[in-house]
Amino acid sequence: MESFLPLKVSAIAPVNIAVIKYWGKRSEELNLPLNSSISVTLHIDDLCTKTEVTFSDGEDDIICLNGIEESVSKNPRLKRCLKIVREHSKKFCSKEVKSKKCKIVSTNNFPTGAGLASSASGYACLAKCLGTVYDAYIDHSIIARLGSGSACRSMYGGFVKWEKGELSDGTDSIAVQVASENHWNSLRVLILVVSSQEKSISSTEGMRRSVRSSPFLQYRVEQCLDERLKLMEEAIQSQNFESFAEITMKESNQLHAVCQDTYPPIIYMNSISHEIVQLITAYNDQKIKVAYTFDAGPNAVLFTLEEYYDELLATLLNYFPPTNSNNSNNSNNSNNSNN
Ligand code: 2P0
Repeated sequence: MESFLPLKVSAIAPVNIAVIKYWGKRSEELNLPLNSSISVTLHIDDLCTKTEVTFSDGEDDIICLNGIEESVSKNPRLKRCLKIVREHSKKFCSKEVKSKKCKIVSTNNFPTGAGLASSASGYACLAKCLGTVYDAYIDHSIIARLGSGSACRSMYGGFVKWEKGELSDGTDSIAVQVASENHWNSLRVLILVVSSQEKSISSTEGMRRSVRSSPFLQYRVEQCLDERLKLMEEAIQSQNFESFAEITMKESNQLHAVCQDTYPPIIYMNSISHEIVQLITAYNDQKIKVAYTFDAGPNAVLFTLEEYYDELLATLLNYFPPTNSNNSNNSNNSNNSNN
């Protein structure tokens, strides 16, 4: 019989930024979230992961991340991803595939662990490669989710919803595209890199702590999110920027309020992040022209429209003149978030 083993599969995956945030899990083992979330995929050349998976005759599955090699057996998340693809592989029944180990080589072209969603692009990329190489008959966003929750949203371009799902095995906790990358061409994204240092508390640990101690998180999940998810989907479909921007900023504020309500508190934003919020709030005084959002780190992602972009950039550069330092105020922009 002819071999159908591809020797090598490679993929590129982008980062995503949530406009309805994922914060809190109902299952840590399967990365099942307390709530559905929505994100925008950022197709920026300087912000993506490249991964290559090859079959090998080695003893162990190996990962080489940004040049550092280790055995997959030391990494429970990677082990989960490999386990599920092998369990659901149309090829794994073949003796040839069963005897092989994997070598995964992955490179980020931006700082890992600095609140720029490196795990999202990393596991999305891995899921694309593994799903293909093993011909896995499950939704490939599940593979990404098992690596890192938010990664499932990087499987698609444009606007993506991660459905929290209802089932305890997570088979319905998958990513779906809400609108394509060509849907909202006038939308622009600016990333203000406040710091490229690694965050002090991982998202996983932060969520664990919030679930355990924050009554506000419970209120958010039970009372706020259904309405916000509905309004956000409507805003995206109708390209209603003011509504999109308002919900985006409220979501960012609420995430960081939950972090404050967590005990001991979690602080991701720094004084420059707060200055950015103040500046944008003043800028939007007459009309909402820009939205800020912050994840588990101090860096700001701004959304605006093409018509406001030049003026906004000039204002930002006036308040935060660029420096040569890696740690302050560099801006990274994309002409079109959906490109
Ligand atoms: C999000 N974040 O929706 C939220 C907003 C950070 C703040 O998803 O434990 O790295 O790997 O599932 O996906 C970051 O959390 O956490 C995150 P794990 P993940 O983008």
